[in-house]
Amino acid sequence: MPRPAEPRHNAVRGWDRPPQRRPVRGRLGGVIGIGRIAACAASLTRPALFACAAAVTTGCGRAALTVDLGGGETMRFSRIEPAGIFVGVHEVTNGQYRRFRSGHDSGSYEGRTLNDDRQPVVAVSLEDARAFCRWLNSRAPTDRPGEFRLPTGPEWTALATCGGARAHPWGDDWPPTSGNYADASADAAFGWSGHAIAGYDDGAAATCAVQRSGRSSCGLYGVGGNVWEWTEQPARDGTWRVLRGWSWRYKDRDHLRVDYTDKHGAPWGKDNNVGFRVVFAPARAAMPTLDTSNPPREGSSPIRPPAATRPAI
Ligand SMILES: [Ca+2]
Repeated sequence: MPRPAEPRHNAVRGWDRPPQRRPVRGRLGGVIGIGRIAACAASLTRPALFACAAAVTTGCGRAALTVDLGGGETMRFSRIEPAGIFVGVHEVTNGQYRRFRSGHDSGSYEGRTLNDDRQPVVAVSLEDARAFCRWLNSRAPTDRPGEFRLPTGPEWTALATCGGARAHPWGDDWPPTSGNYADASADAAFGWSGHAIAGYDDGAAATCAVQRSGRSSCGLYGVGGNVWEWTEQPARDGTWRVLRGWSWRYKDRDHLRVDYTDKHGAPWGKDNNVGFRVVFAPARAAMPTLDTSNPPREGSSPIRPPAATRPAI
């Protein structure tokens, strides 16, 4: 399927500059292509690489990583200084996820596909998201200065606010100025009887292509809306995790706040408005394994919006 070109204004400064040295090569044929960071990576130890990346960002523009998944699919990561890590510029797409699991199908909603290559992957559990990260790590150079994983709660907050004190990724104003939420187009398409942000129309009834999901001031797309994002922020019994970032089905102002942490998901839960974003960051302790002591009922999903905000579907 042809991939829509990203608008020129979406380009991150320094993004497309050719590497100054030959990129680090992995078993996937160039898993990690490091642009401006490569100039200092070869001669520095692991801890120093991150310090070097920060210096590059300050002096020469935003540092970036490009991960080549093969098959024409790449993932882009941008150094977000307030979070102190590299963050996936977009939520993981169906096309990217299918490089890992070729048969994945994100399905559809009321006749609208959720499964195009450039739409964010949905119907993936926490364990699925972690497995994708492990797959990335297994194919990256063994001497990489960190790991691919899901963000922690503080990391997600920092990447969403770009280090500021804003209430929402776009700022403090209401209604939103960007992002894919429950809007007029969704209300019209699905007959949600007013389940939409008043005065807001983002043009996407369901999920939209990640490059059209709203750009934050630090160059990340879809931080607000499109799909909820799995994090490693613990919830409930310690195995559940907090979902951040809201989705195309949400509209309430309080639920679209950066500090909203009341939506939780069980490790096995899947839903059509839950996906994930990957970060490249210093390694953390091994994540807990799936708790199978309380398995879900067949066909059920423990991930649900609060009753007050869930549209009549
Ligand atoms: Ca929308």
